[in-house]
Amino acid sequence: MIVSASSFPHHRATLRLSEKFILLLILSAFITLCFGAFFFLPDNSKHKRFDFGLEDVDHQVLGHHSNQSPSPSVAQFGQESRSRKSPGYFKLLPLRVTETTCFCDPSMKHNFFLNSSPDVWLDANLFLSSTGSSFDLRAWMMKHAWDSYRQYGWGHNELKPIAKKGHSTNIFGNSQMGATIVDALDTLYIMGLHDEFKDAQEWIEQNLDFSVNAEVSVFEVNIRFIGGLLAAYYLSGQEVFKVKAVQLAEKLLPAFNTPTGIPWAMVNLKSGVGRNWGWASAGSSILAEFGTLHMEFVHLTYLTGNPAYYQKVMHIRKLLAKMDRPNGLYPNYLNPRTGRWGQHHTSVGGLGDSFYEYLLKAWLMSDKTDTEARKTYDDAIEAIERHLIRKSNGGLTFIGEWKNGHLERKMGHLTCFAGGMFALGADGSPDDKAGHYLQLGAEIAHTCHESYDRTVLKLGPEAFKFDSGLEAVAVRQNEKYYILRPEVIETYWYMWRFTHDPKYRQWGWEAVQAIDKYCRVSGGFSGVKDVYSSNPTYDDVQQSFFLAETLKYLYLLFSSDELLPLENWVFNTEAHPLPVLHQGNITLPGSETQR
Ligand code: DMJ
Repeated sequence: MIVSASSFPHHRATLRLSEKFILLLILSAFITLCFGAFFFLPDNSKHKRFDFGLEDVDHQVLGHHSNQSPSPSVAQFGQESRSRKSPGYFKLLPLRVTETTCFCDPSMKHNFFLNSSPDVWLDANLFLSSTGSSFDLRAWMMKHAWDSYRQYGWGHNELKPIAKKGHSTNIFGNSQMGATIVDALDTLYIMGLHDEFKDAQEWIEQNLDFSVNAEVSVFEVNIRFIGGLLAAYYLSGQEVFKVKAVQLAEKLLPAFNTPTGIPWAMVNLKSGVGRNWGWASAGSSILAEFGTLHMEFVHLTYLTGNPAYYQKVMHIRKLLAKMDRPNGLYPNYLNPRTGRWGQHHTSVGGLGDSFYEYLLKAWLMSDKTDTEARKTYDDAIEAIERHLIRKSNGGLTFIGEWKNGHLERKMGHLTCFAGGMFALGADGSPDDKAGHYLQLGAEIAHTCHESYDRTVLKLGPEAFKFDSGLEAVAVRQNEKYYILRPEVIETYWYMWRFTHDPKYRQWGWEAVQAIDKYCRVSGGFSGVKDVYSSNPTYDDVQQSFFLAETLKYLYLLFSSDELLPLENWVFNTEAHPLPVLHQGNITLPGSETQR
Protein backbone atom coordinates (compact mmCIF):
# COMPACT_ATOMS: atom_id res chain seq x y z
CA MET A 1 0.00 0.00 0.00
CA ILE A 2 1.33 3.46 -0.88
CA VAL A 3 0.77 6.13 1.80
CA SER A 4 0.73 9.69 0.51
CA ALA A 5 1.15 12.84 2.59
CA SER A 6 -2.45 13.78 1.85
CA SER A 7 -3.72 10.68 3.52
CA PHE A 8 -2.65 12.04 6.97
CA PRO A 9 -5.75 13.68 8.48
CA HIS A 10 -4.00 16.69 10.13
CA HIS A 11 -1.33 17.40 7.60
CA ARG A 12 -0.55 21.06 7.07
CA ALA A 13 2.32 22.94 5.37
CA THR A 14 3.29 25.42 8.15
CA LEU A 15 4.09 25.26 11.90
CA ARG A 16 2.64 27.39 14.68
CA LEU A 17 4.94 29.93 16.41
CA SER A 18 5.03 27.92 19.67
CA GLU A 19 5.98 24.77 17.74
CA LYS A 20 8.78 26.66 15.98
CA PHE A 21 10.06 27.84 19.35
CA ILE A 22 10.09 24.33 20.78
CA LEU A 23 11.94 23.06 17.70
CA LEU A 24 14.50 25.83 18.04
CA LEU A 25 15.02 24.92 21.69
CA ILE A 26 15.58 21.26 20.81
CA LEU A 27 17.98 22.22 18.04
CA SER A 28 20.09 24.48 20.26
CA ALA A 29 20.21 21.83 23.00
CA PHE A 30 21.45 19.34 20.45
CA ILE A 31 24.18 21.70 19.18
CA THR A 32 25.34 22.40 22.77
CA LEU A 33 25.52 18.67 23.39
CA CYS A 34 27.65 18.12 20.26
CA PHE A 35 30.08 20.87 21.24
CA GLY A 36 30.34 19.47 24.73
CA ALA A 37 31.12 16.02 23.37
CA PHE A 38 33.75 17.38 21.03
CA PHE A 39 35.65 19.35 23.63
CA PHE A 40 35.13 17.54 26.89
CA LEU A 41 34.74 13.86 26.25
CA PRO A 42 37.86 11.75 26.94
CA ASP A 43 40.15 10.88 24.06
CA ASN A 44 39.40 8.12 21.60
CA SER A 45 40.36 5.41 24.03
CA LYS A 46 38.47 2.70 22.26
CA HIS A 47 40.78 3.12 19.29
CA LYS A 48 43.96 3.42 21.27
CA ARG A 49 46.28 0.59 20.37
CA PHE A 50 49.73 1.82 21.27
CA ASP A 51 51.12 3.53 24.30
CA PHE A 52 54.09 5.40 23.04
CA GLY A 53 55.49 5.86 26.49
CA LEU A 54 56.32 9.44 25.72
CA GLU A 55 54.23 10.85 28.51
CA ASP A 56 56.05 11.88 31.67
CA VAL A 57 59.29 10.81 30.17
CA ASP A 58 62.45 11.64 32.02
CA HIS A 59 64.55 12.55 29.08
CA GLN A 60 68.25 12.27 29.60
CA VAL A 61 71.21 14.29 28.71
CA LEU A 62 74.42 13.22 30.28
CA GLY A 63 75.97 15.88 32.43
CA HIS A 64 75.58 19.37 31.06
CA HIS A 65 75.04 21.02 34.42
CA SER A 66 78.01 20.87 36.64
CA ASN A 67 76.56 23.15 39.29
CA GLN A 68 74.30 20.53 40.82
CA SER A 69 74.61 19.34 44.38
CA PRO A 70 77.24 16.65 45.00
CA SER A 71 76.59 13.49 43.04
CA PRO A 72 75.67 10.26 44.75
CA SER A 73 77.86 7.29 43.97
CA VAL A 74 77.37 5.19 40.87
CA ALA A 75 76.11 2.40 43.12
CA GLN A 76 73.10 4.51 44.10
CA PHE A 77 72.38 5.30 40.50
CA GLY A 78 69.83 2.62 39.64
CA GLN A 79 67.65 3.05 42.70
CA GLU A 80 67.54 6.79 42.38
CA SER A 81 66.55 6.74 38.78
CA ARG A 82 63.63 4.41 39.29
CA SER A 83 61.76 6.63 41.67
CA ARG A 84 62.76 10.03 40.43
CA LYS A 85 60.05 12.39 39.25
CA SER A 86 60.60 16.07 39.71
CA PRO A 87 59.25 19.23 38.15
CA GLY A 88 62.70 19.80 36.72
CA TYR A 89 62.11 17.08 34.16
CA PHE A 90 60.48 18.06 30.96
CA LYS A 91 57.46 16.17 29.86
CA LEU A 92 56.69 14.82 26.46
CA LEU A 93 53.06 14.94 25.58
CA PRO A 94 51.47 11.67 24.57
CA LEU A 95 51.31 10.90 20.91
CA ARG A 96 47.79 9.70 20.43
CA VAL A 97 46.50 7.00 18.22
CA THR A 98 43.78 7.63 15.69
CA GLU A 99 41.42 5.06 14.36
CA THR A 100 43.10 4.24 11.09
CA THR A 101 46.72 3.78 10.22
CA CYS A 102 48.18 7.04 11.51
CA PHE A 103 49.39 6.28 14.97
CA CYS A 104 49.93 9.80 16.19
CA ASP A 105 47.66 12.74 16.52
CA PRO A 106 49.34 15.26 14.20
CA SER A 107 48.33 18.15 16.43
CA MET A 108 50.43 16.69 19.22
CA LYS A 109 53.68 16.47 17.33
CA HIS A 110 54.39 20.15 17.60
CA ASN A 111 53.94 19.90 21.33
CA PHE A 112 56.22 16.92 21.44
CA PHE A 113 58.97 18.99 19.93
CA LEU A 114 58.29 22.04 22.01
CA ASN A 115 58.46 20.00 25.15
CA SER A 116 61.56 18.11 24.27
CA SER A 117 63.98 21.00 24.32
CA PRO A 118 67.30 19.99 25.86
CA ASP A 119 67.19 19.63 29.57
CA VAL A 120 69.18 17.74 32.09
CA TRP A 121 68.44 14.44 33.61
CA LEU A 122 69.99 14.87 37.01
CA ASP A 123 71.10 11.28 37.37
CA ALA A 124 73.55 11.86 34.60
CA ASN A 125 75.60 13.99 36.94
CA LEU A 126 76.46 10.86 38.82
CA PHE A 127 79.04 10.30 36.20
CA LEU A 128 80.52 13.73 36.39
CA SER A 129 82.45 13.04 39.54
CA SER A 130 84.63 10.60 37.64
CA THR A 131 85.28 12.92 34.71
CA GLY A 132 85.19 16.31 36.33
CA SER A 133 83.62 17.67 33.18
CA SER A 134 80.14 18.08 31.84
CA PHE A 135 78.93 15.76 29.14
CA ASP A 136 75.93 15.85 26.86
CA LEU A 137 75.32 12.74 24.80
CA ARG A 138 72.97 14.49 22.42
CA ALA A 139 75.02 17.58 21.84
CA TRP A 140 78.46 16.06 22.12
CA MET A 141 77.99 12.77 20.31
CA MET A 142 74.77 12.60 18.28
CA LYS A 143 74.98 16.19 17.08
CA HIS A 144 78.64 15.84 16.24
CA ALA A 145 78.03 12.66 14.26
CA TRP A 146 75.03 14.16 12.52
CA ASP A 147 76.44 17.61 11.85
CA SER A 148 79.63 16.11 10.43
CA TYR A 149 77.63 13.89 8.11
CA ARG A 150 75.44 16.88 7.24
CA GLN A 151 78.48 18.93 6.36
CA TYR A 152 80.67 16.41 4.57
CA GLY A 153 78.55 13.47 3.50
CA TRP A 154 75.01 14.73 3.02
CA GLY A 155 73.02 12.41 0.73
CA HIS A 156 75.78 9.80 0.63
CA ASN A 157 75.14 6.59 2.48
CA GLU A 158 77.79 7.08 5.12
CA LEU A 159 80.65 9.39 6.02
CA LYS A 160 84.42 9.23 5.89
CA PRO A 161 85.18 11.35 8.95
CA ILE A 162 88.90 11.69 8.29
CA ALA A 163 88.77 12.34 4.55
CA LYS A 164 85.62 14.39 5.23
CA LYS A 165 83.61 13.08 2.33
CA GLY A 166 80.85 10.60 1.54
CA HIS A 167 81.28 6.86 1.86
CA SER A 168 79.40 3.79 0.69
CA THR A 169 79.69 0.01 0.55
CA ASN A 170 78.24 -2.63 -1.73
CA ILE A 171 75.29 -3.31 0.56
CA PHE A 172 73.72 -0.10 -0.74
CA GLY A 173 74.66 -0.72 -4.35
CA ASN A 174 76.29 2.11 -6.22
CA SER A 175 73.62 4.57 -5.34
CA GLN A 176 73.54 7.49 -2.92
CA MET A 177 70.49 6.65 -0.88
CA GLY A 178 71.25 8.69 2.23
CA ALA A 179 71.46 5.60 4.46
CA THR A 180 72.65 7.65 7.43
CA ILE A 181 69.71 10.03 7.10
CA VAL A 182 67.14 7.23 7.14
CA ASP A 183 68.93 5.18 9.80
CA ALA A 184 69.28 8.18 12.13
CA LEU A 185 65.72 9.51 11.79
CA ASP A 186 64.18 7.92 14.87
CA THR A 187 67.23 8.60 17.04
CA LEU A 188 66.94 12.29 16.16
CA TYR A 189 63.25 12.16 16.94
CA ILE A 190 63.63 10.36 20.25
CA MET A 191 66.39 12.74 21.31
CA GLY A 192 64.20 15.71 20.44
CA LEU A 193 66.62 17.03 17.82
CA HIS A 194 63.74 18.48 15.87
CA ASP A 195 65.55 20.79 13.46
CA GLU A 196 67.74 17.91 12.36
CA PHE A 197 64.71 15.63 12.09
CA LYS A 198 62.91 18.15 9.88
CA ASP A 199 66.01 18.53 7.75
CA ALA A 200 66.17 14.78 7.31
CA GLN A 201 62.48 14.58 6.48
CA GLU A 202 62.88 17.28 3.85
CA TRP A 203 65.75 15.40 2.23
CA ILE A 204 63.68 12.23 2.18
CA GLU A 205 60.70 14.00 0.66
CA GLN A 206 62.76 15.57 -2.08
CA ASN A 207 65.51 13.08 -2.81
CA LEU A 208 64.86 9.56 -1.63
CA ASP A 209 64.09 7.68 -4.82
CA PHE A 210 64.18 3.92 -5.20
CA SER A 211 63.85 3.79 -8.99
CA VAL A 212 67.59 3.51 -9.33
CA ASN A 213 69.76 1.00 -11.08
CA ALA A 214 71.37 -0.26 -7.87
CA GLU A 215 71.90 -3.78 -6.61
CA VAL A 216 71.28 -3.64 -2.88
CA SER A 217 71.29 -6.08 0.03
CA VAL A 218 67.68 -7.06 0.73
CA PHE A 219 68.47 -7.59 4.41
CA GLU A 220 70.40 -4.36 4.97
CA VAL A 221 67.93 -2.24 3.10
CA ASN A 222 65.09 -3.86 4.99
CA ILE A 223 66.49 -3.38 8.49
CA ARG A 224 67.95 0.09 7.91
CA PHE A 225 65.59 1.71 5.41
CA ILE A 226 62.23 0.00 5.84
CA GLY A 227 62.77 -0.38 9.58
CA GLY A 228 63.99 3.21 9.87
CA LEU A 229 61.15 4.65 7.82
CA LEU A 230 58.47 2.65 9.63
CA ALA A 231 59.79 3.69 13.04
CA ALA A 232 59.90 7.32 11.93
CA TYR A 233 56.34 6.98 10.68
CA TYR A 234 55.04 5.45 13.89
CA LEU A 235 56.79 8.05 16.01
CA SER A 236 56.01 11.16 14.01
CA GLY A 237 52.88 10.21 12.08
CA GLN A 238 54.36 11.75 8.92
CA GLU A 239 52.84 9.93 5.94
CA VAL A 240 55.91 10.38 3.78
CA PHE A 241 57.81 7.78 5.78
CA LYS A 242 55.14 5.16 5.32
CA VAL A 243 54.84 5.93 1.62
CA LYS A 244 58.59 5.58 1.10
CA ALA A 245 58.74 2.37 3.12
CA VAL A 246 56.04 0.82 0.96
CA GLN A 247 57.67 2.03 -2.26
CA LEU A 248 60.91 0.40 -1.25
CA ALA A 249 59.23 -2.81 -0.11
CA GLU A 250 57.63 -3.15 -3.55
CA LYS A 251 61.11 -2.99 -5.05
CA LEU A 252 62.32 -5.78 -2.79
CA LEU A 253 59.52 -8.21 -3.61
CA PRO A 254 61.13 -9.55 -6.82
CA ALA A 255 63.93 -10.94 -4.63
CA PHE A 256 61.47 -13.61 -3.51
CA ASN A 257 61.05 -14.94 -7.05
CA THR A 258 63.17 -18.04 -6.50
CA PRO A 259 62.17 -21.69 -6.90
CA THR A 260 61.68 -21.99 -3.13
CA GLY A 261 60.53 -18.51 -2.17
CA ILE A 262 63.68 -18.05 -0.08
CA PRO A 263 64.81 -14.61 -1.27
CA TRP A 264 68.06 -13.73 -2.94
CA ALA A 265 70.53 -11.78 -0.83
CA MET A 266 70.66 -8.95 -3.37
CA VAL A 267 68.21 -7.41 -5.76
CA ASN A 268 68.53 -4.75 -8.42
CA LEU A 269 65.99 -2.10 -7.50
CA LYS A 270 65.36 -1.25 -11.13
CA SER A 271 65.39 -4.58 -12.95
CA GLY A 272 64.25 -6.76 -10.04
CA VAL A 273 66.98 -9.28 -10.87
CA GLY A 274 68.27 -11.04 -7.78
CA ARG A 275 71.37 -13.05 -6.92
CA ASN A 276 73.39 -14.25 -3.97
CA TRP A 277 76.74 -13.21 -2.55
CA GLY A 278 79.63 -14.84 -4.37
CA TRP A 279 81.27 -15.84 -1.07
CA ALA A 280 78.24 -17.70 0.33
CA SER A 281 78.46 -21.49 0.45
CA ALA A 282 77.25 -23.05 -2.84
CA GLY A 283 75.18 -20.08 -3.95
CA SER A 284 73.24 -20.07 -0.70
CA SER A 285 71.12 -17.40 0.86
CA ILE A 286 72.03 -16.48 4.45
CA LEU A 287 69.92 -17.43 7.47
CA ALA A 288 70.36 -14.07 9.21
CA GLU A 289 69.36 -12.28 6.01
CA PHE A 290 66.23 -14.09 4.81
CA GLY A 291 65.31 -14.71 8.46
CA THR A 292 65.37 -11.02 9.35
CA LEU A 293 62.47 -9.66 7.36
CA HIS A 294 59.55 -10.73 9.50
CA MET A 295 59.00 -7.69 11.71
CA GLU A 296 59.09 -5.12 8.96
CA PHE A 297 57.06 -7.20 6.51
CA VAL A 298 54.30 -7.90 9.03
CA HIS A 299 54.09 -4.17 9.71
CA LEU A 300 53.92 -3.45 6.00
CA THR A 301 50.93 -5.74 5.65
CA TYR A 302 49.39 -4.22 8.75
CA LEU A 303 49.73 -0.71 7.37
CA THR A 304 48.78 -1.37 3.76
CA GLY A 305 46.36 -4.27 4.01
CA ASN A 306 48.40 -5.96 1.28
CA PRO A 307 48.85 -9.58 2.40
CA ALA A 308 51.85 -10.17 0.09
CA TYR A 309 54.47 -9.10 2.63
CA TYR A 310 53.07 -11.23 5.40
CA GLN A 311 52.70 -14.22 3.12
CA LYS A 312 56.33 -14.00 1.93
CA VAL A 313 57.77 -14.14 5.43
CA MET A 314 55.33 -16.76 6.66
CA HIS A 315 56.29 -18.91 3.69
CA ILE A 316 59.93 -18.75 4.81
CA ARG A 317 58.96 -19.77 8.31
CA LYS A 318 56.87 -22.71 7.10
CA LEU A 319 59.62 -23.92 4.81
CA LEU A 320 62.20 -23.83 7.62
CA ALA A 321 59.84 -25.67 9.94
CA LYS A 322 59.72 -28.61 7.54
CA MET A 323 63.48 -28.98 7.26
CA ASP A 324 65.75 -31.31 9.17
CA ARG A 325 68.07 -29.53 11.55
CA PRO A 326 71.38 -31.11 12.44
CA ASN A 327 71.40 -31.38 16.26
CA GLY A 328 68.39 -29.09 16.27
CA LEU A 329 70.61 -26.27 14.97
CA TYR A 330 69.91 -24.06 11.96
CA PRO A 331 72.82 -23.92 9.51
CA ASN A 332 73.70 -20.44 8.25
CA TYR A 333 73.35 -21.30 4.56
CA LEU A 334 70.30 -22.35 2.56
CA ASN A 335 70.20 -22.78 -1.20
CA PRO A 336 67.19 -20.88 -2.61
CA ARG A 337 67.09 -23.06 -5.75
CA THR A 338 67.13 -26.50 -4.12
CA GLY A 339 65.83 -25.68 -0.66
CA ARG A 340 68.77 -27.58 0.86
CA TRP A 341 71.19 -26.45 3.51
CA GLY A 342 74.64 -25.42 2.39
CA GLN A 343 77.58 -25.89 4.78
CA HIS A 344 76.54 -26.94 8.26
CA HIS A 345 77.90 -23.90 10.02
CA THR A 346 75.83 -22.48 12.84
CA SER A 347 76.32 -19.14 14.50
CA VAL A 348 74.52 -16.85 16.89
CA GLY A 349 76.83 -14.13 15.58
CA GLY A 350 77.28 -13.05 11.96
CA LEU A 351 75.21 -15.00 9.40
CA GLY A 352 72.82 -16.42 12.00
CA ASP A 353 72.20 -13.82 14.73
CA SER A 354 69.06 -11.88 13.90
CA PHE A 355 67.16 -14.95 12.66
CA TYR A 356 66.84 -16.04 16.30
CA GLU A 357 66.21 -12.47 17.41
CA TYR A 358 63.28 -12.11 14.98
CA LEU A 359 61.62 -15.33 16.15
CA LEU A 360 61.43 -13.92 19.65
CA LYS A 361 60.44 -10.48 18.45
CA ALA A 362 57.73 -11.86 16.15
CA TRP A 363 56.12 -13.29 19.26
CA LEU A 364 56.53 -10.07 21.24
CA MET A 365 55.33 -7.93 18.36
CA SER A 366 52.17 -10.01 18.02
CA ASP A 367 51.34 -9.27 21.63
CA LYS A 368 52.51 -12.81 22.40
CA THR A 369 49.88 -14.41 20.20
CA ASP A 370 52.31 -15.79 17.61
CA THR A 371 53.07 -18.85 19.73
CA GLU A 372 54.51 -20.69 16.74
CA ALA A 373 57.34 -18.13 16.65
CA ARG A 374 57.90 -18.44 20.38
CA LYS A 375 58.07 -22.24 20.21
CA THR A 376 60.53 -22.09 17.31
CA TYR A 377 62.66 -19.64 19.30
CA ASP A 378 62.56 -21.79 22.44
CA ASP A 379 63.56 -24.94 20.55
CA ALA A 380 66.39 -23.14 18.77
CA ILE A 381 67.73 -21.62 22.00
CA GLU A 382 67.63 -24.99 23.71
CA ALA A 383 69.78 -26.49 20.94
CA ILE A 384 72.11 -23.50 21.04
CA GLU A 385 72.55 -23.85 24.78
CA ARG A 386 73.27 -27.54 24.48
CA HIS A 387 75.74 -27.34 21.61
CA LEU A 388 77.21 -23.83 21.45
CA ILE A 389 77.27 -22.28 24.92
CA ARG A 390 80.17 -23.14 27.19
CA LYS A 391 82.06 -21.80 30.18
CA SER A 392 85.74 -21.01 29.81
CA ASN A 393 88.34 -22.18 32.32
CA GLY A 394 88.32 -18.69 33.74
CA GLY A 395 84.55 -18.87 34.27
CA LEU A 396 83.39 -16.78 31.33
CA THR A 397 80.24 -17.95 29.56
CA PHE A 398 80.61 -17.73 25.80
CA ILE A 399 78.70 -18.70 22.66
CA GLY A 400 80.89 -20.53 20.18
CA GLU A 401 80.25 -21.39 16.55
CA TRP A 402 79.62 -24.80 15.04
CA LYS A 403 82.00 -25.36 12.15
CA ASN A 404 83.12 -28.47 10.31
CA GLY A 405 81.74 -30.80 12.95
CA HIS A 406 83.24 -29.12 16.00
CA LEU A 407 82.76 -26.15 18.28
CA GLU A 408 84.97 -23.18 17.51
CA ARG A 409 85.63 -21.45 20.83
CA LYS A 410 85.36 -18.00 19.37
CA MET A 411 82.73 -15.33 19.86
CA GLY A 412 82.03 -12.29 17.70
CA HIS A 413 81.15 -8.78 18.80
CA LEU A 414 77.95 -9.39 16.83
CA THR A 415 77.14 -12.37 19.09
CA CYS A 416 77.09 -10.08 22.12
CA PHE A 417 73.57 -8.94 21.23
CA ALA A 418 72.42 -12.36 22.50
CA GLY A 419 72.78 -11.32 26.14
CA GLY A 420 69.97 -8.82 25.58
CA MET A 421 67.98 -11.36 23.59
CA PHE A 422 68.12 -13.95 26.37
CA ALA A 423 66.98 -11.36 28.89
CA LEU A 424 64.19 -10.17 26.60
CA GLY A 425 63.02 -13.74 26.07
CA ALA A 426 63.25 -14.75 29.73
CA ASP A 427 59.64 -13.90 30.47
CA GLY A 428 57.54 -16.51 28.70
CA SER A 429 60.26 -19.13 28.50
CA PRO A 430 59.19 -22.75 28.99
CA ASP A 431 59.46 -24.70 32.26
CA ASP A 432 59.65 -21.53 34.25
CA LYS A 433 63.23 -20.90 33.18
CA ALA A 434 62.91 -17.11 33.25
CA GLY A 435 65.53 -16.77 35.99
CA HIS A 436 67.88 -19.02 34.10
CA TYR A 437 67.71 -16.97 30.91
CA LEU A 438 68.07 -13.68 32.72
CA GLN A 439 71.16 -15.12 34.36
CA LEU A 440 72.45 -16.31 30.99
CA GLY A 441 71.94 -12.80 29.63
CA ALA A 442 73.92 -11.40 32.56
CA GLU A 443 76.74 -13.86 31.96
CA ILE A 444 76.99 -12.95 28.28
CA ALA A 445 76.94 -9.25 29.20
CA HIS A 446 79.79 -9.90 31.62
CA THR A 447 81.84 -11.80 29.04
CA CYS A 448 81.34 -9.07 26.46
CA HIS A 449 82.30 -6.42 28.97
CA GLU A 450 85.46 -8.41 29.65
CA SER A 451 86.22 -8.38 25.91
CA TYR A 452 86.22 -4.57 26.15
CA ASP A 453 88.01 -4.37 29.46
CA ARG A 454 90.90 -6.57 28.33
CA THR A 455 91.90 -4.18 25.55
CA VAL A 456 94.05 -1.08 25.68
CA LEU A 457 91.32 1.19 24.32
CA LYS A 458 88.49 -0.35 26.38
CA LEU A 459 86.65 -1.00 23.15
CA GLY A 460 85.68 -4.48 22.06
CA PRO A 461 87.37 -6.40 19.24
CA GLU A 462 85.41 -7.85 16.33
CA ALA A 463 85.99 -11.42 17.53
CA PHE A 464 87.61 -12.97 20.59
CA LYS A 465 88.78 -16.44 21.59
CA PHE A 466 88.52 -18.79 24.54
CA ASP A 467 91.37 -21.11 23.68
CA SER A 468 94.84 -22.09 24.80
CA GLY A 469 94.82 -19.93 27.90
CA LEU A 470 93.34 -16.97 26.07
CA GLU A 471 90.05 -15.62 27.29
CA ALA A 472 87.93 -12.93 25.63
CA VAL A 473 90.79 -11.53 23.57
CA ALA A 474 91.31 -11.32 19.83
CA VAL A 475 94.19 -13.31 18.39
CA ARG A 476 94.26 -12.57 14.70
CA GLN A 477 95.17 -9.11 13.58
CA ASN A 478 92.11 -8.88 11.35
CA GLU A 479 89.81 -9.45 14.32
CA LYS A 480 91.14 -6.62 16.46
CA TYR A 481 89.11 -3.80 14.99
CA TYR A 482 86.15 -1.90 16.45
CA ILE A 483 83.80 -0.34 13.92
CA LEU A 484 81.42 1.53 16.25
CA ARG A 485 79.20 -1.52 16.62
CA PRO A 486 76.27 -1.48 19.07
CA GLU A 487 75.75 -5.08 20.26
CA VAL A 488 77.52 -4.88 23.61
CA ILE A 489 75.79 -1.63 24.55
CA GLU A 490 72.50 -3.09 23.30
CA THR A 491 72.90 -5.92 25.80
CA TYR A 492 73.81 -3.50 28.60
CA TRP A 493 70.60 -1.63 27.89
CA TYR A 494 68.33 -4.69 27.96
CA MET A 495 70.04 -5.93 31.11
CA TRP A 496 69.60 -2.52 32.68
CA ARG A 497 65.88 -2.52 31.83
CA PHE A 498 65.37 -5.97 33.34
CA THR A 499 67.60 -5.76 36.41
CA HIS A 500 68.40 -2.11 37.14
CA ASP A 501 71.80 -3.26 38.24
CA PRO A 502 73.88 -0.04 38.16
CA LYS A 503 76.89 -1.84 36.73
CA TYR A 504 75.26 -1.77 33.29
CA ARG A 505 75.16 2.01 33.30
CA GLN A 506 78.70 2.06 34.58
CA TRP A 507 79.79 -0.19 31.70
CA GLY A 508 77.87 1.96 29.25
CA TRP A 509 79.63 5.01 30.59
CA GLU A 510 83.00 3.30 30.10
CA ALA A 511 82.04 2.73 26.47
CA VAL A 512 80.99 6.37 26.06
CA GLN A 513 84.35 7.52 27.37
CA ALA A 514 86.31 5.14 25.18
CA ILE A 515 84.37 6.02 22.02
CA ASP A 516 84.76 9.68 22.79
CA LYS A 517 88.46 9.37 23.43
CA TYR A 518 89.48 7.09 20.60
CA CYS A 519 86.83 7.33 17.89
CA ARG A 520 85.92 10.98 17.90
CA VAL A 521 87.66 13.04 15.24
CA SER A 522 86.97 16.51 13.94
CA GLY A 523 84.90 15.13 11.05
CA GLY A 524 82.70 12.77 13.09
CA PHE A 525 83.37 9.34 14.60
CA SER A 526 85.58 6.67 13.11
CA GLY A 527 86.17 2.98 13.75
CA VAL A 528 89.66 1.92 14.86
CA LYS A 529 91.76 -0.87 13.43
CA ASP A 530 93.35 -2.26 16.58
CA VAL A 531 91.83 -1.99 20.04
CA TYR A 532 95.03 -3.40 21.59
CA SER A 533 97.21 -0.60 20.27
CA SER A 534 97.67 2.59 22.22
CA ASN A 535 98.16 4.38 18.96
CA PRO A 536 95.44 2.97 16.72
CA THR A 537 94.76 3.91 13.15
CA TYR A 538 91.32 4.87 12.00
CA ASP A 539 89.26 2.95 9.47
CA ASP A 540 87.76 6.27 8.38
CA VAL A 541 84.12 5.15 8.35
CA GLN A 542 81.25 6.52 10.36
CA GLN A 543 78.78 3.65 10.06
CA SER A 544 75.10 4.51 9.78
CA PHE A 545 74.36 2.03 12.59
CA PHE A 546 76.42 4.20 14.94
CA LEU A 547 73.64 6.80 14.80
CA ALA A 548 70.79 4.29 14.50
CA GLU A 549 71.89 1.91 17.22
CA THR A 550 74.99 2.68 19.27
CA LEU A 551 74.02 6.21 20.24
CA LYS A 552 70.34 5.31 20.62
CA TYR A 553 71.04 2.42 22.98
CA LEU A 554 73.39 4.60 24.99
CA TYR A 555 70.76 7.29 25.20
CA LEU A 556 68.13 4.79 26.32
CA LEU A 557 70.54 3.27 28.83
CA PHE A 558 70.65 6.60 30.65
CA SER A 559 66.95 7.35 30.20
CA SER A 560 63.87 6.40 32.14
CA ASP A 561 62.26 3.05 31.40
CA GLU A 562 59.19 5.00 30.42
CA LEU A 563 60.86 6.14 27.25
CA LEU A 564 59.76 3.49 24.74
CA PRO A 565 58.61 0.84 27.22
CA LEU A 566 59.30 -2.71 26.14
CA GLU A 567 55.69 -3.74 26.73
CA ASN A 568 54.69 -1.57 23.80
CA TRP A 569 57.70 -1.39 21.54
CA VAL A 570 59.87 -3.99 19.88
CA PHE A 571 63.18 -2.88 18.42
CA ASN A 572 64.16 -4.30 15.07
CA THR A 573 67.72 -5.53 14.64
CA GLU A 574 68.85 -2.03 13.63
CA ALA A 575 67.32 -0.58 16.84
CA HIS A 576 64.30 0.89 15.07
CA PRO A 577 61.32 0.71 17.44
CA LEU A 578 58.09 -0.75 16.05
CA PRO A 579 54.91 -0.91 18.12
CA VAL A 580 53.43 -4.12 19.43
CA LEU A 581 50.44 -5.00 17.27
CA HIS A 582 47.95 -5.61 20.00
CA GLN A 583 45.36 -6.78 17.51
CA GLY A 584 47.81 -8.14 15.00
CA ASN A 585 46.57 -11.70 15.08
CA ILE A 586 43.02 -10.63 14.36
CA THR A 587 43.52 -7.97 11.74
CA LEU A 588 46.28 -9.45 9.61
CA PRO A 589 44.99 -10.66 6.29
CA GLY A 590 45.93 -14.29 5.92
CA SER A 591 45.99 -14.99 9.65
CA GLU A 592 44.12 -18.01 11.01
CA THR A 593 41.13 -16.00 12.16
CA GLN A 594 40.50 -14.66 8.69
CA ARG A 595 40.76 -17.86 6.76
C1 DMJ B 1 73.59 -3.72 12.33
O1 DMJ B 1 73.36 -3.33 11.03
C2 DMJ B 1 72.52 -4.65 12.81
O2 DMJ B 1 72.55 -4.70 14.19
C3 DMJ B 1 72.66 -6.03 12.27
O3 DMJ B 1 71.72 -6.92 12.80
C4 DMJ B 1 74.03 -6.59 12.55
N1 DMJ B 1 75.08 -5.67 12.39
C5 DMJ B 1 74.98 -4.27 12.44
C6 DMJ B 1 75.71 -3.59 13.55
O4 DMJ B 1 76.83 -4.20 14.01
